[in-house]
Amino acid sequence: MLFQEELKFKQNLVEARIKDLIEIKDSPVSIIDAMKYSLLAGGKRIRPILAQVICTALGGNSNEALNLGCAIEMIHTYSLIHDDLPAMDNDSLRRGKPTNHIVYGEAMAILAGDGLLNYAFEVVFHECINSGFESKFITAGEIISTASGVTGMIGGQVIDLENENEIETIKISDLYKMHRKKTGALIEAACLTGCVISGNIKYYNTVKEYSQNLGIAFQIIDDILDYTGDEKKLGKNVGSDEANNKATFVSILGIEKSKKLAEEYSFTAKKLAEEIDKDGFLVELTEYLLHRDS
Ligand code: GRG
Repeated sequence: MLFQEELKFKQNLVEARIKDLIEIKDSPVSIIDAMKYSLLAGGKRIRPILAQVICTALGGNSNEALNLGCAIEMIHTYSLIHDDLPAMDNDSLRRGKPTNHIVYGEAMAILAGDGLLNYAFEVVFHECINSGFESKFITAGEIISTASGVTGMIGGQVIDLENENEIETIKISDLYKMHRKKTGALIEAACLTGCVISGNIKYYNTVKEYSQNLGIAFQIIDDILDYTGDEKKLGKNVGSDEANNKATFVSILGIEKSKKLAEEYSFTAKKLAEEIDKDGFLVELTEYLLHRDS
């Protein structure tokens, strides 16, 4: 199968499972509608795909990583809903649609984000229980919760907030720290989930290093697309970083240096991907994420 076909196949698989999981009963219809609105609006689904691909590549059963990957996608979607709020980036377009708070109002958007975050951990706990409390599922749960919290994604968002209007003074080391946490932590959690669920933990450090290089390359491209991307293809507002006076790789290093840096991190990630996945899909995925336009 060609890479693009295989990617679409994997995206469809995730899409179908997310649709099944989000059929929640015994809850007000309004909150489920708001959660579904953002969760089912598309997106590349790279986090669950990374979890599954790495699990298979290391000899595991990718089905066992699917629900956990979908839980990570729910956490990712909650972060996007909250990131778009007026109190944060105040954006009006996401995944090609008006942002959650534009459609449902701020209060419901906050609750929809909270709902997705909590539901993600219901899914994680169900996986632990359904496996008979197999330790690898509990380990994955710990990885996912730590990555989402104050030492991970939320911590990164706080560093981001505290460095608004600090473009002139922020240290490049702080920029890396912010992105390792804000964007990198969930990508790392997805990759490590795949590794842990495969049971092949001798690759743990290789997968960690891969995901950290991928996470930085991914964020640099995200920063570049915010300056040069096409709003229609991206499905989100461009120029948001500049409007919010954000410290980004582009605002500090400029476009050309940022592109070169992304290539360097992606190159390192690809070398590590070759060790993890002999079939080559992970290498192609890493390359695709470097050249993406959405
Ligand atoms: C708790 C109030 C409150 C806010 C938290 C956690 C948080 C807000 C924000 C997280 C930071 C964040 C949104 C980082 C952006 C990471 C990023 C590069 C997102 C884009 O990811 P893609 O390209 O998007 O995978 P798709 O739409 O394809 O899934």
